[in-house]
Amino acid sequence: MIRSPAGPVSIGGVELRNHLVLAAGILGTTGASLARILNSGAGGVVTKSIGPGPLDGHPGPCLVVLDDGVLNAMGLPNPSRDFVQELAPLSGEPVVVSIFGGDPDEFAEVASWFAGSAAGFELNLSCPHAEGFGSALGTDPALVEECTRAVKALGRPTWVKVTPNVTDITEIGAAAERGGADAIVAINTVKAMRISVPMGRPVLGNRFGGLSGKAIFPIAIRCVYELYEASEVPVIGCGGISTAEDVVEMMMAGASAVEIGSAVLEDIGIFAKISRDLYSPDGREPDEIVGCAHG
Ligand code: RRO
Repeated sequence: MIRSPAGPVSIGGVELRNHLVLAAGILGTTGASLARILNSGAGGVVTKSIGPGPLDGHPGPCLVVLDDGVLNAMGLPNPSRDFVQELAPLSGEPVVVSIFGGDPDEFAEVASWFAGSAAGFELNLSCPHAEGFGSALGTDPALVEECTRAVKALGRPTWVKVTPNVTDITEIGAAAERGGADAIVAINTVKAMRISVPMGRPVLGNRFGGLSGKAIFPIAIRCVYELYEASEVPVIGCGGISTAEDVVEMMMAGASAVEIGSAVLEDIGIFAKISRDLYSPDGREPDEIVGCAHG
């Protein structure tokens, strides 16, 4: 097993305690749960996506655990601006605020609420099942560029989380880069659905949802690999990571850091566990590992 020295890293303008970051959407709606994950060994955390107005989310069922993954259609539930108070105790910590909006102005407005407290922003241009939000914008390179530029104008580190549900993910990455992105996060969930055979109906209340977890790891690896070849900015790998070896594979594909989401549902101690397996003072420098799978 390849190991690497631990230690703080600066990725896309955000000072992280290590390379392992909590992905958006998991335990990210309260300051207490974010603090718990930081205290458990994460190098940084990304909040649940926050939007221009409070949302209750899609009708249930909203989440179903499958053999090799998780299918969700939460529907962007969030408290909107009230979340500012929730984050106040975490000021100065590596907390990246995930934001969404229906146009560049809404992205900029939501980001402005957190400009004084967030270590950076992650633009959700990739939720696969939200009408008017997420991938509805994130599959259009011109909108990706404009939304990124609007948030980047606040002068804070700006990551852009991209959708795999496109023909050419490098076009979307290039658009984010033109807009000033400091890092590209790949990937959000893969659009998917299941049908309940006894009921003869879609399992999710929203019918369609996003697949995460182990099942999408090979897709995430492919996307990171393609983006690494096409991008100047760091790529942050996300999608199905649950072991230290997965982290190394993601780094070899080109990821400078990784985000972990679904695996936290199974093991709240996942960050400590992966850190124990991955980090060693006499390991290989991350620079030697990142992108080494490219010819
Ligand atoms: O809330 C959700 O349903 C959701 C979001 Br915001 C997202 O970005 N990705 C996803 O799979 N679900």
